[in-house]
Amino acid sequence: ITYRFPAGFWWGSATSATQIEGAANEGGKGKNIWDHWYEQEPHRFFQGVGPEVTSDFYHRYKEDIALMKEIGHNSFRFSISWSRLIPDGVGEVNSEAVRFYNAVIDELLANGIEPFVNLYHFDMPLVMQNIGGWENREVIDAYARYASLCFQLFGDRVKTWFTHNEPIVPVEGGYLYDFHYPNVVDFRRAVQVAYHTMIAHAKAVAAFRRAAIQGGKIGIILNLTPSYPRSQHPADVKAAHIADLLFNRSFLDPAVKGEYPQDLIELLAEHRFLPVTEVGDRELIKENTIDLLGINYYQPRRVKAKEHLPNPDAPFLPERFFDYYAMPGRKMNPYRGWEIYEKGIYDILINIKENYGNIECFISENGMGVEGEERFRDESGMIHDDYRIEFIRGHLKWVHRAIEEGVNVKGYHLWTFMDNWSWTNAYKNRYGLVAVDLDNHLKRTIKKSGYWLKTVAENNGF
Ligand code: BGP
Repeated sequence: ITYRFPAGFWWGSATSATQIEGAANEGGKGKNIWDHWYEQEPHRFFQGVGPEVTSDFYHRYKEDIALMKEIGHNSFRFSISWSRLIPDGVGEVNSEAVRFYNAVIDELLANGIEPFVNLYHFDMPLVMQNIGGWENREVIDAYARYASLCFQLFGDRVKTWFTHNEPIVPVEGGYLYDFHYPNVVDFRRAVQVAYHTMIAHAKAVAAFRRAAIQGGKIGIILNLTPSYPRSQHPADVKAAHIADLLFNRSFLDPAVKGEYPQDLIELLAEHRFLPVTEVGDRELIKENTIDLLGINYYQPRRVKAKEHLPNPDAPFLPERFFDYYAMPGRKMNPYRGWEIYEKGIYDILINIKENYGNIECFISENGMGVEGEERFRDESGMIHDDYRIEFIRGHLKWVHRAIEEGVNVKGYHLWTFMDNWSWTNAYKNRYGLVAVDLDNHLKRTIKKSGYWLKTVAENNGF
């Protein structure tokens, strides 16, 4: 074994409620924005496929947890669907949902798998969105109530909690680039949503402290995309710095350090985009920093200085401050047009060690999406995803090196356990360790990568 990981390293995978549960109209679940958007505009979704069924984890969780055990998972992240637990977001608790999540948690524990629970993965209850979603402070309070209810209901068995997954994504998707509901393009509203998501996060952390869960830890999961300048020219470096402020540090700094970067405040002030705040917010953020940071990493951001003046009539977007460029010779995932840059994961981790107090962290998502993966299935039914094994191995080597250099990394979770439904991309890009056959009653088959990760978990290295 060349790469051995610290004892107790977390091996597993991550999922989210809307992407795997299905049963969107069953078990008393209320509608969330995805159910609604799909009803309104099915054509936006890849091949017109919506979230009603997805991977049907709601009915098959036992079979799935048995497979997790079979491939050596010692931990697993899922999210609770807010609109399943509290159908209108704020009122009555749905007892069928309580039963379902209890059953999932108990089944995981009975199989020796530590449950990691995330409270919010892009799935705003529709009733909450209809009063403004994260733009409305009432929704923040409803979310804080929901969070504290989850701690009460499940905190006796769930010790590892997260407030949000990739909170920048609903900001980008919903308020800047038109790929999440409510799909508007409005920088001012985007800033307000980002800020309020952070306030909601801090209130959930405060509720967690009050719940005093024995041995419990709470964190946030951020997609940290390292921002690399094209050159060391000051204009390029500045462009990369601004991208880093907007996409990474807007959540990383308040979550870990309890305050926003001064440069970010100045940048927003200069363009008159500071969010509306309330008395006490600053203290709330200051007092409620996290215990554990989840890091999602897929690809880096390659940035250069803007070459042309921004068009004054174009909507104000982050690209006002920089342009993207394709680094010559970069490695690409040929099956899903994203760059593969393994060292990026190391750069993120070193930054956490050097600038964020070496806070306890783990890789909460990393993975390789593949379009048309069925073509790699053999006669026995197994998908030979050697490219995915290569991808994971390449990233794990850099994680290992970061650990050797003293970064406090506790685990590695792949995106994702089984092929699942991904927002408007539906089933286009497959990421699972386990294949889900859409043409054969959602039959599960462990992929070659699943067996490979099993040996890695068993040996605690490779
Ligand atoms: C991450 C999200 C996941 C998942 C993944 C793959 O950013 O946390 O929810 O969707 O991206 O995305 P896609 O299917 O678009 O390739």
